[in-house]
Amino acid sequence: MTPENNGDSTTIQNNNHAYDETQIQVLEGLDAVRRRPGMYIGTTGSRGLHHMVYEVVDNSVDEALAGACSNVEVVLHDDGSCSIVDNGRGIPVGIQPKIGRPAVEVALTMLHAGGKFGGGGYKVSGGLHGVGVSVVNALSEWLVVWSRREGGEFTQRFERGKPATELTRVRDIDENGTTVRFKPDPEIFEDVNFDYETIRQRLRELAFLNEGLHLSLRDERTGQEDSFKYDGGLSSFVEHLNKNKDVLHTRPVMLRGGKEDTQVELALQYNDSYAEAIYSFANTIRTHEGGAHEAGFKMALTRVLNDYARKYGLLKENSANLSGEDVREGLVAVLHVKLSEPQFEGQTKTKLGNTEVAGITNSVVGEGLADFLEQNPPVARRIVEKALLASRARDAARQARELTRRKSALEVTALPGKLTDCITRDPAMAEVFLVEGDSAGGSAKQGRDRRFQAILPLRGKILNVEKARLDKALGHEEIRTIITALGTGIREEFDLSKARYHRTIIMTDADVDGAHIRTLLLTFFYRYMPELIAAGYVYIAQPPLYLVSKGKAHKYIYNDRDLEKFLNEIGRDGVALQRYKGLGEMNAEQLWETTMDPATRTLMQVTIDDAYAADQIFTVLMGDKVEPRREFIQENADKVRNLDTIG
Ligand code: 0RA
Repeated sequence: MTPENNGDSTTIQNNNHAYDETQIQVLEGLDAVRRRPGMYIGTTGSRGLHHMVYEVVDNSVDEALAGACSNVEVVLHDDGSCSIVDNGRGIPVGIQPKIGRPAVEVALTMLHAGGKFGGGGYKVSGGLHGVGVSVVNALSEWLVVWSRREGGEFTQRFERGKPATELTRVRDIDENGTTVRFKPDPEIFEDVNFDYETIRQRLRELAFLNEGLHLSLRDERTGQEDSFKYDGGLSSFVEHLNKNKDVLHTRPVMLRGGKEDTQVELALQYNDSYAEAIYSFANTIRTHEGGAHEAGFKMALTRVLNDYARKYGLLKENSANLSGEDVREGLVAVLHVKLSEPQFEGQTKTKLGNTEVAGITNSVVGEGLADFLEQNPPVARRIVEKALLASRARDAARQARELTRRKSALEVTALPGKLTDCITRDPAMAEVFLVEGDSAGGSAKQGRDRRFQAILPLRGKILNVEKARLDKALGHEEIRTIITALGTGIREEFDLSKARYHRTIIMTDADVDGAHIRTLLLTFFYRYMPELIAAGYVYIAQPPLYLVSKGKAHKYIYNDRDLEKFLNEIGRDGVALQRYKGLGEMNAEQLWETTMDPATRTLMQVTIDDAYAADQIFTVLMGDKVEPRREFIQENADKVRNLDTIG
């Protein structure tokens, strides 16, 4: 493959070189990235910022996929920069014949239309869908690359995408590899502060998806570090998700196969809960909206379990087939397909569109699963029996629902009594606060602007929902109240145009319980109204963490970093510090001023990735074993909080 630059192909601007008009064309390539960064990295908010890291990491993962790299290290530096170090082959340093410049310089200064130049093979990893490290370079205040190859280490520095030095050989070295260190440009990004937890989650996910690959993270700002390596790959992923659950079979079922350029990998394990958790990926990108691979998998699962149940007389001749939902109750599965030209579709571009993948996945899973069942009769029987139970429960529930549906058709669909609605009937203007606790609910009611702000207080009872299946949550009054208040309906019946508010704002305490409620609500939205999140209608309120007073002056502070900064600015003498643990500690006026007033508040918009992270935490949390769950909540309270910082 050759480098592509939307048709441009020429030498690169360099301080020591003549500047001709063809060079200007190339520069426009990266300038286009700086002019419209959103086109290349999605957003210039926190998400886009983190995508910069992932893009470089993906290049290292590509090296691992080529069998050339076993170790990737990410370091967050004190100066706001980030390094990614790998032991891959190193970026080629020879002169690129077409361009007449070192290949590494070309890689960093020319926009690539996907695909790795120089090397053969396709790029399968994900990130920015392969926009290339040149985009990271374009959006960095500075970037320094070190390539270790051919017995030497070569380095070059760039500023805002342009070479600031020539590529130079700095030392002899036997090992191969690449180091990229970059500082995101504050002229581009609204927020240039890397979030440890966000990066940690992605690296762990990549470690699960690339078995045996060692990925580590170190934060020089705090001393925190983590390291991940899973020799079990997807199987380890599933075991992690089932950590606190009682499983129907001790080892996950692992299936692999494929055809030509398409490789399918699946791990699955049933637990005794009622929830279904399928995590699908294409080229390491999470496919929230599913698509061809997921469809093929579900088809195969339903078919194979029905065939097995019929063959061994577990399903009587005259009874109906097990439904897809029946065979997925208690299922935890991770599905990963690798393919050469993934098509991402759907509202959030997270639905795999390649139709041929459905058939391939269907046959890989069909054959593998049928074999597994034949070879493990006791496990097969347990799985089928669980599905039979699910089927009977679903029949009973359907009958009950039909009864209530007939009943409720007669009633006027009344709004829940707990909802204190706003005056406006224009959904675009209206917002609703889901508020934890009655006392905070009271303050919120008093403090709100009744013209456009509605309040729905939620009771502590909602906390217990995670013990049951989320389905059962629908039988839960608190959850039904939310559904009625929002007006959209759920799942298949969801209708965005019926939304009564264009902003649904989760407002919870800054403690473990608050984090817990937030996780639950996000999981609920993720599973029952993902379109509401995709539409950008779900937000998290940001109440202050501290009130700092000095004499008569007061200031609200929203995070520990700002507290540190502010205390350093004003000095610590004569300063009184109040830490807010709950919303209830603020009176109506304070709550309005700090958290609800559109003129002064900060709202964090929830993305589908945030909700996915919450869903994962929730899934682990769902276990019946109380002690590990408690520990987990405590361990992860911070992490859930950190969801708030992802914009
Ligand atoms: C171009 C070609 C080859 C590797 C790379 C780029 C490469 C890029 C990055 C970015 C971070 N780490 C990286 N590692 C490698 C193939 C080299 C070959 O065929 O020897």
